[in-house]
Amino acid sequence: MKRIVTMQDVSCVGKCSLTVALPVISAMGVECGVIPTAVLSTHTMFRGFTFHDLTGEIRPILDHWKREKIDFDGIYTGYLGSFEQLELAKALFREFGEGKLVAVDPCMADNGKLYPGFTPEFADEMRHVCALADVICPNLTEAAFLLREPYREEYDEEYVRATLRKLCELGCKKAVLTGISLEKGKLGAYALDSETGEYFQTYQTEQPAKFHGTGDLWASTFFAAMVRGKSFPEALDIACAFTTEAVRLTLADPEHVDYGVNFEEAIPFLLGKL
Ligand code: PXL
Repeated sequence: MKRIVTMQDVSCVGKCSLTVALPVISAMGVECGVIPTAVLSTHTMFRGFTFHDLTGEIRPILDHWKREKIDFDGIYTGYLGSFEQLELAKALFREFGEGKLVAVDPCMADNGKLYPGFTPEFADEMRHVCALADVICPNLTEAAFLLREPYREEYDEEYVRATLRKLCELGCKKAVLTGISLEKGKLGAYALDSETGEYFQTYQTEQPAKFHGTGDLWASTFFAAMVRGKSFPEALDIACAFTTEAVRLTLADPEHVDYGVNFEEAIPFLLGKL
């Protein structure tokens, strides 16, 4: 059985970060160790959320794991909230990532804007974390901040490919852009494997609403599929199909919550893809 570790926050309610990563990665048959970076009452799109930082726990956790000779087949970082946590992510890669699959989802922005509390300087530092990854999976907003470019609402395939090349030039081997739509009614991911020069793309029917946490759902699924030995394009397909199915199921329920998607009832669909 494969074992991975993921470093991100616990948003107690909100269906994002660890409350998505842990169930999805476990359901996919991969043991999921966690490094919780902070505890929030909800994700930061709610007003008045509480926040308790756990940065001080991280170094002792890593040191204990070293003493116990615990290791992992892969490392996946999601939402990180401070410069110190970015440094700790780099230490995690250095100390536990040798020869392992390292994935960075540079969670910090969407729809042209940084999330509350993030700055362009943070994006500049996140670039150095991305440089150490095997694979990164920003959305177009995060890519623009990583590359210090203006966010573009309108784009074409040439822009997507050029952006992927620039992302790989940061130092990662593979880059994926999520939330790509080059044709009306289709939404998916476009990716570059810089080692082979191959581009991949995968699309699903675009659903008529956007939800928070779908980036985390996508990244968790993609990463666990890769760790399980699926090929890069297979993992892209699985992540896009499952995320779309979760959004579809959410919208099919008239009583759905509006802060996250119904990934739970889409898990049988996901397992059918493995
Ligand atoms: O889904 C990304 C995410 C994770 N964690 C927290 C967030 C967000 C997005 O806003 O606020 C706390």
